[in-house]
Amino acid sequence: MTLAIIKPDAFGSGKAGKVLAVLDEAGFAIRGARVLRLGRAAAEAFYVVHRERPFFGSLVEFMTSGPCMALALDHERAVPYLREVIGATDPAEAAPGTVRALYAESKERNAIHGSDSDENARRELGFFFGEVDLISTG
Ligand code: FUP
Repeated sequence: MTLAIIKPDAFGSGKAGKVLAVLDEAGFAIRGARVLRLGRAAAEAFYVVHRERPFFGSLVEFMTSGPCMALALDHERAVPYLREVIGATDPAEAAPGTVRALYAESKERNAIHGSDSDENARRELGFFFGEVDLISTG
């Protein structure tokens, strides 16, 4: 299981359905979904690994700018496969057909987040979902 976030740029411009269609077409199963608006403290905590980076303030500003949609996604290779399906951080470098190539505006306003390791997926899923919120695979 891995975590995706349809970010405020994509959610706010009505692209959530299109992004969900790409994820569905790719074969992910949705185990949990939440629409929420991150507060500053939550966004800072979510991106704590980037706190020393020059783009941190701007990233937090963007991620708190409007609602987003957190998704718990299942697939047998959930973490690496979601990274393939979302594409490179910068949409100019993202492979054709990836979510970011299709819908991202820029390296910062890049439409979607995907966990980058199993350890981070566990942490990030726990950030948005309790055990009771996730549909089991059974
Ligand atoms: P990714 O794993 O592809 O989401 O990218 P990173 O973990 O490297 O970066 C996390 C987020 O920081 C990106 F989604 C967008 C933002 N970012 C910038 O705004 N500028 C940069 O130069 C790098 C990342």
